[in-house]
This record gives sequence, structure tokens and C-alpha cells, in this order.
Amino acid sequence: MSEIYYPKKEMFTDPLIKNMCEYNDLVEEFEKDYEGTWGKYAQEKIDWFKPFDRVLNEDDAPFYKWFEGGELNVAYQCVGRHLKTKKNKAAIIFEGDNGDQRTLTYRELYYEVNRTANLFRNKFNIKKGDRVVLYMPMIPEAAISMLACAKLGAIHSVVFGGFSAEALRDRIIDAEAKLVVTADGAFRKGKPYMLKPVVDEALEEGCDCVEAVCVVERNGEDIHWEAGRDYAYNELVENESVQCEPEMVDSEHPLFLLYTSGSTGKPKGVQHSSAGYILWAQMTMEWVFDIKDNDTYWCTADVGWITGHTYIVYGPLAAGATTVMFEGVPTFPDAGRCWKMVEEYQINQFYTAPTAIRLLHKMGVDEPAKYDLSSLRILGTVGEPIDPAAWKWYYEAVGNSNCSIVDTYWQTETGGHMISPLPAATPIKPGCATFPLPGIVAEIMEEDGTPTPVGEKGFMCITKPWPSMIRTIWNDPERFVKSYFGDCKKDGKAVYFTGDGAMMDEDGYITITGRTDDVINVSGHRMGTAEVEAAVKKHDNVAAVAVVGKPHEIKGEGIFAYIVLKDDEGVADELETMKEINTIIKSEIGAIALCDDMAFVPDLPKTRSGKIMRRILRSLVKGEAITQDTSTLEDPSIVGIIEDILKKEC
Ligand code: 6R9
Repeated sequence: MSEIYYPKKEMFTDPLIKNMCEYNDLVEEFEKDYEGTWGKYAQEKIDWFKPFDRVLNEDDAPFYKWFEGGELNVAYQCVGRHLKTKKNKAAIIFEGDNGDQRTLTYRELYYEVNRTANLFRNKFNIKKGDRVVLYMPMIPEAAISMLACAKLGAIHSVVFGGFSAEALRDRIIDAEAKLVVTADGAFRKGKPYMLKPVVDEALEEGCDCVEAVCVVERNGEDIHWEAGRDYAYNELVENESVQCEPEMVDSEHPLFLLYTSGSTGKPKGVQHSSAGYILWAQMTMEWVFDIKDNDTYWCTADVGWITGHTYIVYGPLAAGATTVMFEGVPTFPDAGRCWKMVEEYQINQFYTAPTAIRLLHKMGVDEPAKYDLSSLRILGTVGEPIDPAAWKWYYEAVGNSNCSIVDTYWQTETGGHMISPLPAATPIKPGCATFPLPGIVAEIMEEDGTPTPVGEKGFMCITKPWPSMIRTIWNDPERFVKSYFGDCKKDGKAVYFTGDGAMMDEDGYITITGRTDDVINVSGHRMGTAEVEAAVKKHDNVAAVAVVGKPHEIKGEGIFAYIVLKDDEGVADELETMKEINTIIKSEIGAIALCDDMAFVPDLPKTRSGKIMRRILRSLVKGEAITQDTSTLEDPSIVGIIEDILKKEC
């Protein structure tokens, strides 16, 4: 039995959900009238320009439509509408790696978004529905550009700044982007790093769709300038008007695409809607982070990931909160950087990933004690399961045993939190995402849709559509249906399949046990094995490869590759090959996909039909006993051979 931690009631003043009775009442309200309750929230929370006339349309399931008939503008929902009551409130507080500080009030943010939207519209001819790729560092202009797109009804696709030119090119081409917004570069650990050269390289081939590149100045380093294609943001935006009419869009109009890894093939462009997405971003911000008017909220994610979209930009701003944007890394100049910022800005909600908690724990166990962290009320985690040691340190050393830890389980595809404690209400068991949020019907099932018994591991499914769910995969509706709506059915209808394993205990608490597919969770970031393998195969001397996750002290999971060489000339050759392979991965995907370790093996365990048995490879790398039946393998002896090779390497 794990320990239970009760919320400290004195930490909360008038939270939206005060206790488990209120939670249960809300769940019941949704149960009794699912559509009516969602409709009520949509009416209450969104500033509609035209009211919707239907809550949920399931005719074309799983292509669900929410709030049909409604018209809105997401930038208005996040910025414009707040001018009435909070024009002088800080919307974004920026802290640079180099200590730069900048605060934008809602009024200032409104003007910046408008000028940027005017620039996109007037200079680059961006119209409703056009795609704009953002390849940006963590600076306010990233959020401003996202909102400027929303203002025009243009669809942004943010590509994480750590991705390579190749990865960026693939995304630009798939999205058929007309404009790329980037920066010269930014700062990391006190030194400048570059982004624009990566864009230049990406645009070398196949990107005919791109008409212009808009470059924000951040680090002032020299960059190549392509006349007629590249435009200086800072100079041009000055001349634009601070007034800009928002473009009204339908509820279902795509707000953005965000590419994420799946278990097979290339990354998929997850498409999100306008109304449903922003509604849930705002509601979860209010429920899970208990956002109050005077709070300062900080999420350490990068805007290149969904957490940055929903919980740095859209959620906090829709809720009218003050959101902190941090350009640097948590361990620079030392492992006290975050705690120093918490003290300085009097942060009330701090949201980060278990990998960062483990790193900060390891590098600076006593650092939190050096700062006044008493402003903190809620600590959040996201991205991967959190282990009890990290949880305890976070709770005690950072939260002074006063804060509620919200372990938020969700995905790029879900748009916002699915399973999470409510900070003032839910008694918490460490390492447990606890209960589905009201309105979310999450169930643990077997592959055939039967319920998984309590205490056993099954598949996490969401059995009713919800407003912020993925709408489709850009350019590939078939893959959307195939990836998420498979054999798991309830009442004859395919349910949303998360790809995660989960377990429920006798008290109804849900623990997420990790991916059940070929996706590796590296530092909370999803990497598809197929993508990494495709990169490794580009090496001339690689005959076959299989990539699996291997437990890693800080990253959660690291990437481990089993490699069969065409021609193996010994250890020296292998070491060289390892380096070469990682160089290829870096240029094909980016440094986040580098292999931590590799083993050179004579063959891979395959079934007679040629399918690689990854489960065996996963068990082998963890040093687990092989429980799978190996008699169906083409060559069962290979398992023992690989085992010996791994033992020798250790
Ligand atoms: C938001 C985000 C999604 C995958 C997801 C799961 C893992 C996220 C988690 C968690 C355990 C949590 N995951 N939150 N696992 N506990 N609180 O991370 O989106 O990048 O799409 O990753 O991350 O495996 O399926 P995304």
C-alpha cells in the first residue's frame, strides 16, 4: 500500500473543485448529460462571435465535430478579450538564458500580436488556412507568432528547435508551409547557438511551397541572408499598425499542427481544432493549476512540444494568467537556477518533467533550501511516469511538504490533461496520475475492449470523444483512424487508443505504466523506433537494426540500438561505426535521438515470417529473464548469443 498525501487545505483559497464530493458531483453531471454539460462550459468559457448550435456531431466518427455553427477567434480568446479587465496585467514574463528580462502586459502583447499578424498578412500574404512553420527559440516572439497565426486563422506548426534540417524539411513539406518564422539563434548556457542556418539547409531542397522566411533577431550573430526570401522581423514589424481585425473561424477550423512520433513511419501531423482545444486548455488550467488572478505560473517546457503549446501559451493566456517563458536550461549557471527564479518571480505553480526533477535532484540536492520557495502552491509533472524517489524530493525539498503535486497524464493527441489530481481535492499516491478529469471517460481495457481487472495491466483508452481531441492526421485521415481507433471497442464503437499501459488499484487510482508500442520516451519526448532505425540504416555498413528503450537514470529511457553489420572488422571498426551512426542520427533527426549505447550482434531475433521480436530485445537490454516463447523464432539460439554479447559489454 502506498502512502497517501492529502492536500493542505490552507494552501488554497476558493479552488474551483474543493473536495472529492465536488469532483464526484461533476463527474456525475457529465455522466447524466454529457453533451449538455460540455455545452454549458463552452458557452460559459468561450467568447463566441457566433454561438454554436450543436455540441457534438458523431455522424462521421471518429472524425468528431464539436460546437458546430460557432465562430470564434483564439487570439481574441487568449488576449483581446482580456483588455477589458487586465490590460496592465503581465501576460508573459520572459527570462533569457543570459539573464535578460522582459515583461509584456496583456495590452503590449495585444499590440505585438496585432503588428505581427498585420506583417504576416500584408507582407507575406498569409490568409486563413495557410500553414506557417515556426522554428523558434524560447522567446516571446514564439508565442506572439503563434497568436498572430491564430488571429488570421492561419495554421501554425511549431518545430522544436532541437530538430535537424532534415527533420524540419520533412515537416515543412508535409505541412506545405508558405512561411517559415525563425530567429538568428538564441542563447544556451551563456553561449549563442544558431537556428537560421538550419532553416537555410532545410530549404535547400524540395521546399518550393515556402515563399518567405521571417527572421527574428535574438543573438545578433551573423547569418546568411537570401535576398527576396529572407525578411528581418524586427525592422518590418515596427511599421505595422497595432490594430488588426481578427479573422473569425469555425469551431472546427484547425488551430495548429504538431508533428509527433508514432510507432511506425514518419512523424504525424496531429491536427487540433480551435474551439474544443482552447476550451479544454483553459478549463484544465483553471482546474488543475487552480489559477488565480495574482498568480505567476511557470511551465519549463519548450514551445516546440505540446506542453509548451497548451500550458505555456494557450491555456495560461486563455485563462488570463501570467505565464513565465524561460529560454535557458535548468542547470545553468548552476542547479539552483529554477529555484532562484521561483523566488524572484514568486512563482505559485511550477510545472516540469520528471527528467528535469531527477537531474536537479542529482545535481543539487540541497539547492532548493537556499531559496525562499514559499510562494509555491502547486507542483506539476508531465511527460513520463515519475519514480517515487524523484516524487519525494520534489514534494519535500521543493514543495516543503505543503504543495500538491499534480502528475498530469496526457498526450500531444489529447490536447490537454486527461488524468490528473485536482490540487485542492485529490488525496495523492506518489507516482499515480490518480483519476480522470471530469468530462474525460478513461478506461483500462484489454485489446478486445473487455475491461481489465483491477490490479492488472491493460491499455489506457478514452472511450468517449472529448473537445480537445486530435481531429485527424494532416494529409492522412486513414492513418488517423488506423493509429488511434483500432480493435478496442465499446458498445460497438472504436474507442481512442492511447498506446499507453495502465493499471487501476482497488481504490480506483490509475497508474500509467508507459508505452505499449514502439515509441521510446526519452526525457519525456517521444521518439519512434522506426524513425531512428531509418536513420541508422542510412549507414553503408548497417545490414539490420532494431532500436529499443533502455532504462536511464536521468532520461527515464535512453535509446539502445542492436546493430547487424554487413562487414564486421572488429572492435576498432565498431567504435568508429558507432560514432558515424550517431552523426547520421543527429543530421537526420537531431541530438535528442542519439543512441546512448549500441550492441553489434550477428543477427536479430526474428519470427519465421521475418518480424523482429522487439519484446525479446527489450527484455534482454534490461537484463530480464526471457519469458517469451522463443521456439517460434527462425533461429532460437540467437537469444543466448545476444545475451552473452551484452554481458561481455557490461
Ligand atoms: C504531454 C506529453 C505523450 C506520452 C504518453 C505517455 C507519456 C505523459 C505522463 C506520461 C506517465 C504522466 N506521459 N504524461 N506517462 N505519466 N504524467 O508528454 O505529450 O509528448 O505526446 O507524450 O508521454 O507515454 O503517451 P507527448
